Amino acid sequence: MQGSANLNLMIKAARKAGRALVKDFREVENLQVSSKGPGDFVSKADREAERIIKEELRGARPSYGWLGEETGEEAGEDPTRRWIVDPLDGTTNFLHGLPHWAVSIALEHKGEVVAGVVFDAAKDELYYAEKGLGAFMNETRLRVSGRRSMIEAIFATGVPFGGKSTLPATLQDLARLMPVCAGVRRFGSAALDLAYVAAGRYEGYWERGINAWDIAAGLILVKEAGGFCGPVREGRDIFEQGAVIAGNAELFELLCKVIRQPA
Ligand code: LIP
Repeated sequence: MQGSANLNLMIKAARKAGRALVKDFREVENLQVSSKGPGDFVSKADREAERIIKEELRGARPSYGWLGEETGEEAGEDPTRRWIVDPLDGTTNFLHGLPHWAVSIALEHKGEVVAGVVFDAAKDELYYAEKGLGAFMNETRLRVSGRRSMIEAIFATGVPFGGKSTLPATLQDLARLMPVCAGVRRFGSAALDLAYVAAGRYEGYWERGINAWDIAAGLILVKEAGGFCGPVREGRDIFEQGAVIAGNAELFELLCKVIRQPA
């Protein structure tokens, strides 16, 4: 796909950060870490990756706003555009030497994500999408799964750990969903979970207590691959509520029905 100048800038930044992360990943045991909450670690690699991405993106588009997992929110002169960045999604996997993590970069315009890049540097899989132009992984066009039957479908989620308050609701989701599907996966990266829905590798994904930077790029991948996304609580904004449901055309509504059941 011949992307826009902004998409090409996002891909360049994701690849540059990904190269640095692969080097660090090979020496994961040497990473300095500082704890920032139960089960959640900030690694030196995480912060350096965000510095690399910020330097590339804000160097080329200084007027755009910024929301990054490590450096927080900064307004830009252009109030309609902002970058939403998770420099290392799947941090815990990374620090445990599990090769399942990604750089996630999204561009939001007037409150809507219009471009997204998710780069799995360990497997060299670059997922990208732009509004109205389709979703791709490397040179392959992505389409969500065509499966229509729940009992043949697999889904992914993030199971809360440590002191997260969303654990009881997620356990109830699992108790309701597991008996009627072919299985649930918990791979530890929301960005890659959404990329895998877009690639048809599983039929849907949901998560409670998730940040905008984890999912912003993945949302447009799913939509541009023919899938659907929505909030866990109907009528709410996904980012505001911090809870998302995504799925293929045939099973999205059924997944919503299961997850949206009252406690
Ligand atoms: C992770 C998410 C994952 C969630 C983890 C964590 P991080 O993001 O991608 O889906 O279950 O708790 O939030 O912290 O690795 O950027």
